[in-house]
Amino acid sequence: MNVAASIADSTTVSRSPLVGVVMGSRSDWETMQHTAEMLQRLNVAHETRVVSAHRTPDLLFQYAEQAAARGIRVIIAGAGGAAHLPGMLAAKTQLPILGVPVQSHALNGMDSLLSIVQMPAGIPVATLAIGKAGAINAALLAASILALNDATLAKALAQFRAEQTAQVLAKPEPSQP
Ligand code: RP5
Repeated sequence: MNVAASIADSTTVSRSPLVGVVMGSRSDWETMQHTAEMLQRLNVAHETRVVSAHRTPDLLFQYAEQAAARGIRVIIAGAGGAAHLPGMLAAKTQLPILGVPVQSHALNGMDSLLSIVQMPAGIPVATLAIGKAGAINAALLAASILALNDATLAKALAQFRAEQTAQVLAKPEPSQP
């Protein structure tokens, strides 16, 4: 299989992707769709892929080795259980890796969190919160990184925050529908 071609063919946004959103299993999509939705909202070109550290280790290596040359600037990796995907990606590329611990059934995501966050010194993974909050914040963090060199994106981020603030202030009474 030509991995580079298959990666390029299944790109989810027509522009060249700047953010790679990868996950260990299709079952992680329920969580990681929130990352994709936030990137879409901020108009950040991205791609989504299933890349498993354990079931498709060769694909993981190829993805990590080719990502920077394909124009990817940040990788967001979501995984659950023995969640080795973010750490192994970080071992194979210098791109920033944002890890999202997926909430597992057996241990509620504590296994995912600890296996992503406890990286040895020298190979960093920026670890987000377990589940949906982490998935959304990973997209916002990736956007913040890219916005350092993208004034339009910086403006979109500022607008998102302003809207979020306005929504909270518009309903100060918690029982109000
Ligand atoms: C991990 O194992 C995946 O990231 C997923 O969270 C977990 C369970 O995978 P499935 O058995 O649902 O495919 O590799």
